[in-house]
Amino acid sequence: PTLLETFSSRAQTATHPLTAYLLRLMDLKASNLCLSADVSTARELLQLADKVGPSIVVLKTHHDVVSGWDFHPHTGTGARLAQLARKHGFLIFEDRKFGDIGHTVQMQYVGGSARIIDWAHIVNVNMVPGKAAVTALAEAEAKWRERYQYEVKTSVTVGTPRSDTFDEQPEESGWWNTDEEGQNREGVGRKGSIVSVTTLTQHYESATSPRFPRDETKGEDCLYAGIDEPPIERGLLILAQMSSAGNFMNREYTQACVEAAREHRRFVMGFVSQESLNSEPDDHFIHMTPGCQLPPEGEEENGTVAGDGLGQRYNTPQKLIGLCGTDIVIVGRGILKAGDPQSEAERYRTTAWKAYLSRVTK
Ligand code: BMP
Repeated sequence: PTLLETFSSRAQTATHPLTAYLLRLMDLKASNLCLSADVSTARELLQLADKVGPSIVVLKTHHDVVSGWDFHPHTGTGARLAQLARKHGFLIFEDRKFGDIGHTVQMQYVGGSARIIDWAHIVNVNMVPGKAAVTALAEAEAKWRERYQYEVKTSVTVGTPRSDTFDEQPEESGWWNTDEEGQNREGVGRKGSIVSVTTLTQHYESATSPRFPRDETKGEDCLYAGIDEPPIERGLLILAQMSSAGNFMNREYTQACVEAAREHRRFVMGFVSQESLNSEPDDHFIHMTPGCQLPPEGEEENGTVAGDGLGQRYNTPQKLIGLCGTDIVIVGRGILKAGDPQSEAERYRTTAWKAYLSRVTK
């Protein structure tokens, strides 16, 4: 698309279903703001997401900087964030910057304590190890989705469930394989018990797992009833350019990122970059841009704001959205350090949205 095309029109042509969803959401909420929720405790993170949720379309996390992160797959921090995402209408982007060989990044994406794929709609990759990391993540996502669909659809009954709510699950409960006619299935229940897949699905639903979302978007506590649940497809952003001074991502590297994205259009939503990288007619990528701040209220804007003394460089939403043609600004400390983060987020939302409007009506 050209820089003049509106988000709602791009939603019609986007290749990735999650990108199409996000563009519709942006149009609906009049927001192209992503909050980089870099706070140090899980409590702060959840409070912040609930407060700022109405102003944003994406919430970016670094789950590994958060202390007290609860890893429970259904009631933990990821699941609760996913619940807030449905309530306010935003997507969760775990800024994990996967950067290893294919096999390792697959394990990091779907496994471990964090099980990032279960709660993060979007993740990103640092493509330094090569394009295989992208292929590997795409493969892991496809497998995960297949299993998700299988778990939702299958209904076989073997044995009885132990408990109706996850909160009542005893210490020893967790994830293990249930065995029905020799088949291995992931299950939840008392160790050694056999639980039906149907029952599991009901369990998940009652526990508002991000993998089996309850249809809360249609509930009364949802502010954005005009939009349905996001599609189950997960999305990847390729880190193609960085905001930091002296980074090693040169033109050639950025171009290799664009090529990798084109090879995986059904999985790669777009880029974390400092400018628009769409150049061919088939490029329908979305661009999210960190290194964004506004000058203090009342001060004149000239496109840049002083850095943080640790290599970070800042440009204004007007410059990034209006001139460089990116779509979503990612703002952390600009909002977090304000006396009132909620109203500061609104200031960023309106400024970034104005920059978008003036771009498309030029
Ligand atoms: P802040 O707005 O407070 O400078 O935060 C920027 C956020 O974006 C951080 O979470 C950082 O990890 C991330 N980021 C960045 O600053 N530059 C990049 O090029 C890529 C990033 O992910």
